[in-house]
Amino acid sequence: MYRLLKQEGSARRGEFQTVHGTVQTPAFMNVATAGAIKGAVSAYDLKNLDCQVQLCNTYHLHLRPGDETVKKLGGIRNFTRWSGPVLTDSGGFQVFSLAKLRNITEAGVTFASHIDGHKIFMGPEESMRIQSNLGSTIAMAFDECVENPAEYGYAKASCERTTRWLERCKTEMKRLNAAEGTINPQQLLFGINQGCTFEDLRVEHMKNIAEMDLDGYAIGGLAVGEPTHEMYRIIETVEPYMPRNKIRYLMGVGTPANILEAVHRGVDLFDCVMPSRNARHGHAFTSLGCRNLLNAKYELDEAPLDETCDCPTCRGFSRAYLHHLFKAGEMLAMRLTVMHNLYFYNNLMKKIRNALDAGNYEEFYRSNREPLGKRI
Ligand code: PRF
Ligand code: ZN
Repeated sequence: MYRLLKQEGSARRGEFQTVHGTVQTPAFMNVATAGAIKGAVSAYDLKNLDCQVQLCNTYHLHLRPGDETVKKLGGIRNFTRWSGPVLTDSGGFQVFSLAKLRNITEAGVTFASHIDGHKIFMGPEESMRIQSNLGSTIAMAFDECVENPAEYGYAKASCERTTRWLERCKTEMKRLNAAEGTINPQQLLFGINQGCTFEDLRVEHMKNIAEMDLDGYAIGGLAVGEPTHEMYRIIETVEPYMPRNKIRYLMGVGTPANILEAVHRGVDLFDCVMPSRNARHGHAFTSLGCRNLLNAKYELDEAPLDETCDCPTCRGFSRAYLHHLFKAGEMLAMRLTVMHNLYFYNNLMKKIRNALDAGNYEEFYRSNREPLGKRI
């Protein structure tokens, strides 16, 4: 259940209650695609990084180790030892971005596994069954994320099919939650708005799914190659049609600056691989902008990554040491930088929440939007 606590302009401060804990929003979800944060960060580490929600992927866990196996091991929360809320993405996006040779019909999608090429079918019911086996707190609806740029006719037909798929997801989840032996009988379902960059399709679709009284609403199909200003325009277009009393999630976004801009436009929840992926390439986010730790200027720099950061990495190590670890190809370079970046994202969300609580969010937004996007 979502509770709106405070609002400044369109920016919302809220609380999302689940059976696995309450999430303070705006919030960032840490991506553990196959049950682990890439960069050797475990559920134990996440506790020190102010993480609130972990995100896992239906597609990856279905392929390996298999959702039936995860169910036998007590579900994804017991398996990974992350005791807080977990959101599972439906596979709708990964099937379209990772799998080869896919074929889409009304029933669902047939595709070849990116691991060994074997053929798999996934439709709304399969996605819900897998997510039920994983026992996540929140399941995402099975959708189609259309490529950018898209043709209007295709986008419209796809969007309508995604609505029909959502109805099937809702029915199947209801059945699964009531079935015997279900790991989380209180699993929640979020719908996903699609419609590419066509405003009329976006609004029409949002209106249709808003009527279905789901536990939350996501905006999908963005950050797929369209210019940033188009992404902001689409958020502004659909936001007025999103239920006010439900949590709102922008899928797969983004840079710290993107997140601040989306909060400003009324979004509550985010996920992105960027903090972990960029860290693995030596890119560290800081309050002054993004640093490339491979840069020779850090060779003798004894300051921490970010002078204002309290993360385990910044409390213990210098830029010079991290620079050396990256140059030497040491695994520790990645682990320490991933931890910093995750902390940075979670802490940014905390600062946004604090500013909203204190009633000075507008000022926070104006003074941070520019530095957050810089390279230093
Ligand atoms: N659908 C699903 N997952 C997603 C997306 C989507 O459109 C995106 C788009 N940025 C990221 N993850 N199911
Ligand atoms: Zn740090």
